[in-house]
Amino acid sequence: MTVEPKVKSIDNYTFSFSGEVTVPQAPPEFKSGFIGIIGRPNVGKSTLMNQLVGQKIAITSPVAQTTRNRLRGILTTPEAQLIFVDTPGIHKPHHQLGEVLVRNAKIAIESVDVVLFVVDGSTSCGTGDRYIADLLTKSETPIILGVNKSDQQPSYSQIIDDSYSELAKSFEWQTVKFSAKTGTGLPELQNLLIEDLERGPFYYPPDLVTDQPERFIMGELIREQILLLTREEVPHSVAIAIEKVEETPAITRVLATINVERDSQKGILIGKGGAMLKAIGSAAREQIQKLIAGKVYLELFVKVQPKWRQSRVSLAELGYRVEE
Ligand SMILES: Nc1nc2c(ncn2[C@@H]2O[C@H](COP(=O)(O)OP(=O)(O)OP(=O)(O)O)[C@@H](O)[C@H]2O)c(=O)[nH]1
Ligand SMILES: [Mg+2]
Repeated sequence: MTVEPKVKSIDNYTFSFSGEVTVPQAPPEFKSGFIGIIGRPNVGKSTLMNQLVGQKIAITSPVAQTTRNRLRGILTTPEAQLIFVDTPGIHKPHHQLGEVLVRNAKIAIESVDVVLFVVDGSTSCGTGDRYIADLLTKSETPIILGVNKSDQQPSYSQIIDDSYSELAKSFEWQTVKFSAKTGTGLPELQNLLIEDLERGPFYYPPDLVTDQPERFIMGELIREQILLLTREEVPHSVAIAIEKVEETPAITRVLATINVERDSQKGILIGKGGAMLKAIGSAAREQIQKLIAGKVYLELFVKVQPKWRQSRVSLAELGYRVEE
């Protein structure tokens, strides 16, 4: 088994009696702040955050609405600490879960120091982008327009670039073009973001890359495999609950429940002779092993919980922040 660097999650720190993690004093010129990554679903926000912090914290997939909770990814350089807040893609909501996701993204816009508005540079500016642009102009937060997927631009790229330049010009936003996938343009993006930040302290210990507990990331890694391996309504109907994590020196046992809304979805997830659940389990197990840099035994159960997406109580129980 190849051992990758363990994600430094908040679990790796011991807390003082006041509940605070001790962080060092920042040098006098040090800058820091919170950067909200905002945009339509599927434009590459989570891929970008992972690249910037250099570790997989947020799951990504070709399916829109992959991210459900706000996640923080932390990048500390000798001169600055950038705390990225990855958000669910902003879209027209069709159910309670969708509404909660969009509301949380809007709250993120208000609570950060800089907004990085990410768009998909492989296609021209669309109505979805303009809808978000309008939302953003209602807030006082400084905005940078990030044109992603530069590696995927077709031959008419000039038209695409012009459509975004026009948008940026009308609001006087700075623009930066990059590829979250290949990393091209990311140093320039990083410098621009640091320029926009003000002097500030270390908000987190310098070697921490996320504020998420390991259990949460484990659940997300299971959900990622479901997004990649199943189709249509199934990926959006699941919620993962990590029931138990037992660590022994030799192996970590993880017990997780996959909640679905209907019997038919349960059937699809289990698959013929259990084949689908087995495929999800073994792929997720590999990812979790990378996360914790150790051997993992993963046990999955599928449970039908009708209409969990419609119920605010269930949403909260399953770990979705329901904010007012
Ligand atoms: N070619 C290319 N693909 C990219 C790039 N960035 C992201 N992608 C792909 O775009 C898809 C969506 O990426 P995500 O990072 O999950 O997008 P997101 O904006 O977080 O999506 P939601 O969480 O659903 O809002 C995935 O298949 C990524 O691999 C890029 O720079 N170039
Ligand atoms: Mg995402």
